Amino acid sequence: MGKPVIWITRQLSDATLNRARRDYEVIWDPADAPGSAEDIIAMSARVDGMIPCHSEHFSADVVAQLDPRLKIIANHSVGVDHCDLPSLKARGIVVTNTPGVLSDATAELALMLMLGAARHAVAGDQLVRSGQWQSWSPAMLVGKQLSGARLGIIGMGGVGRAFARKARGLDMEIHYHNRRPLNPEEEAGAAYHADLDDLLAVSDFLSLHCPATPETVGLLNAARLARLPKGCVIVNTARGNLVDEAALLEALTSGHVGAAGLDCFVTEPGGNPAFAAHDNVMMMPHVGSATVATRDAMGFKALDNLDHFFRGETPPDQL
Ligand code: 8YV
Repeated sequence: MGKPVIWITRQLSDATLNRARRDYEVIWDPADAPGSAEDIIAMSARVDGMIPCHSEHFSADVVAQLDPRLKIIANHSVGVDHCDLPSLKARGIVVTNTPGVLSDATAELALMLMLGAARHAVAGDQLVRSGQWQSWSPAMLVGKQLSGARLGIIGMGGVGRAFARKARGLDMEIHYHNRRPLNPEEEAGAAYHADLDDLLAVSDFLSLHCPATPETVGLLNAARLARLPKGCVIVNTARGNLVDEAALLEALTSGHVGAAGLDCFVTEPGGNPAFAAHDNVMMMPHVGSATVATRDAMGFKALDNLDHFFRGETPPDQL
């Protein structure tokens, strides 16, 4: 039997593409464009497996039109909100993701955004870069100190825990909300809040690390933002639709929210241009996991899952 045929939808790391080509017959387009619904449906008749990113959407409608040849979707992502899992399950298509390997990289970006938002990185950079820095004052770009401040984390999966570890090193006091409390070793002194509203009330800084599910979409709405202490700094490296962007913009305008660091937006690519009016908002284009080491690790994990599947074994990260 020949090698299984797989479709790699985007420009994965060279190491990933090389290993994939060694073990599979690979369809890959260097144009690196997101796969449309039509692309996905057409390709499903040509391949046994796919490695998509979160940029390819397997909606119920798309899944209903997939060719029976396609047996496995080995996502190059930990988030799977781009996949209609019940529909895929009903079609008997195996779905995997890449948990664990991107936790540190994403937590590092969350740290950058938290520090950048707290210390006016955007305004400071603009001032120096534009040549407009003509005077200095002790009252200039005065920010919010992290040490001793309370950090609220929503979602203590791999990324949330990695972020807590790093923030502890900055002497922050860690509080969290999760479906379940962690065991004391994992908790490492962090305070658990079973009720999200209780967490919000003590969050001088707030960082989102939960998946986007029907239960969490729109979680950070106007009422919840109002519960935060005045001047709270919000960080989102999880998913854009966890946040009601209009409510966040209003809270930034009123000053109730002091600053924000955003890597994710409701509309991607593109983001929300209204945030650009606020130089206390630091923004990145959904690149939380974009480090050399992590891109390799994500690609290898997706390939590991395919290898198991095509050997007739259960993939380690099957959902
Ligand atoms: C990726 C992500 O950049 O893993 C996720 O869920 O959002 C990001 O790490 C992206 O999905 C790459 O495919």
